[in-house]
Amino acid sequence: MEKWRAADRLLKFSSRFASAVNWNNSCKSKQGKYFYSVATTVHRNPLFSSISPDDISYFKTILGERGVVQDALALDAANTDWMGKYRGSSKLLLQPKNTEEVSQILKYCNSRCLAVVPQGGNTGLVGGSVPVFDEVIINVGLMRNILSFDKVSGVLVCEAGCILENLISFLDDEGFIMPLDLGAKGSCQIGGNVSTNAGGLRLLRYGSLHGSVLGLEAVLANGTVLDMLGTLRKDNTGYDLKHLFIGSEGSLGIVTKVSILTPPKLSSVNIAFLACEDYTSCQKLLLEAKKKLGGILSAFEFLDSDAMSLVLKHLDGVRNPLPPSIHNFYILIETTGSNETFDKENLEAFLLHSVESGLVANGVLAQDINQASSFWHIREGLPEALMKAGAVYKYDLSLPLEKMYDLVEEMRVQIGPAAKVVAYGHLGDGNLHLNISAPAYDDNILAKIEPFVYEWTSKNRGSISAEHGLGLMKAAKIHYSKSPETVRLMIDFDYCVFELLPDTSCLDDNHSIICLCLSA
Ligand code: 2HG
Ligand code: ZN
Repeated sequence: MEKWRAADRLLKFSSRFASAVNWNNSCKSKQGKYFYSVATTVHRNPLFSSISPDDISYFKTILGERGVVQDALALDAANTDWMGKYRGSSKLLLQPKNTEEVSQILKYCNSRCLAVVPQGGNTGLVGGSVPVFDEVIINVGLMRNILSFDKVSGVLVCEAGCILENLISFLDDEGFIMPLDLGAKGSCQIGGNVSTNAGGLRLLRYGSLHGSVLGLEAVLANGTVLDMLGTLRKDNTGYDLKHLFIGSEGSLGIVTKVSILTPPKLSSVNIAFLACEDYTSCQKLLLEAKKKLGGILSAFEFLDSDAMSLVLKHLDGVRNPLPPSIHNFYILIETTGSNETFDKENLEAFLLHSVESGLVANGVLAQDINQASSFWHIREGLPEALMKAGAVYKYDLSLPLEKMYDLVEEMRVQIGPAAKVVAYGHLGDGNLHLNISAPAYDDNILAKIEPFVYEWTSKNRGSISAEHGLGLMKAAKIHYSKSPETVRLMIDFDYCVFELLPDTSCLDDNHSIICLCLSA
């Protein structure tokens, strides 16, 4: 079974399950922490080679001394994920400066059976951006050029390593915005965003990256460069293969360039911070907001009382926007439009009506940019507050709206006083971020969470990954959200890609990540 994980499949997922160690135990002993999902056993495939001095010399001929990093501190950072939960033991970090270099690296690794893991800003939350064992890390952070921007069409073409926030500021100067915004914008890179199909705070208004990404360039594991970097809105010539790379988490290739459709910046942005006393009111408020605010509604985020208490306790300088007490639920509404007077009046009328009808218990409209950012800070600062609070188990779920908070309540009963269940997320997209915060990682807590959370989600026809991806955490759990037939088709597709690759010498019949998911 383990042989499938072979050389032509050297991208991150392939190397993720390669040799014979019990993941929980090995990581516990190495790091003194408990984490991940229960019973995930990972193996380092013995078919993978280990780095030799000749490999290092070869990489230096391609990348120069500076692109080949072996420094212990830099490697430690690149081996460890943002949460400090997932840690690999790679001895080599490569930093290509262009697509050709990525292609040469992959071609060489393929020929040498060296496992690799692509890395962007390393802000992922599911253990997808760091090595599991000793994979070569390929970080595309030096590929950060903006290649073109067309002001008429709004199409931006850039390299994969561009930091999201830099793209946001570039576009701001041009009078446009990115259709994607998320809390990790200061570090995450557009290539990683696309590879994980990141959702974020504006999806409600601008849709997913499957809609905004018009084209991309990717390098396959054998070094083949796939030029799919179109900038057209419409192109019906055969299969639209770029979509397979959006959200494939590096399992099919490394995204090196992206072309993305950006909307013009609108002048009037308004933000309201509201309190609701029950979850039913939150749902009704969403429906009302869609009806009354229609086209100008650009975000509808929620957090519960435990989330608010956590932010107030752990984030410096945050004040309760609706004092004196803590309410059961909070909703952040953002509108973006082009008519300042009309938009503001529209939102005010909506808020008044919501208070009068009893949906909203209290609320405040941001009076200036500082107040607006302080409201956003409460919502965007939640992952950081959780990190400061101690150990955290994260679940990123899509659920039918009416059922979403039932899970949170059931989870509280399931876990008891051992940990805090904290809920927030993109209510407008049906995306719950269920976080379980405990003083320390503990197998007993984990056993109460899983498989309960996955079974519950599956039973209610939700998705176990709304926007964070599968990563190491959930690769083996795909069957909770995808039917056997769907997974089978993924396997067949994967097989086709490998049939097309010229060098399949290291492959056997079971070469897919999906095979592993099914059999794990
Ligand atoms: C967010 O929406 C991110 O803030 C992180 O997706 C979610 O911390 C989380 O669970
Ligand atoms: Zn999110």
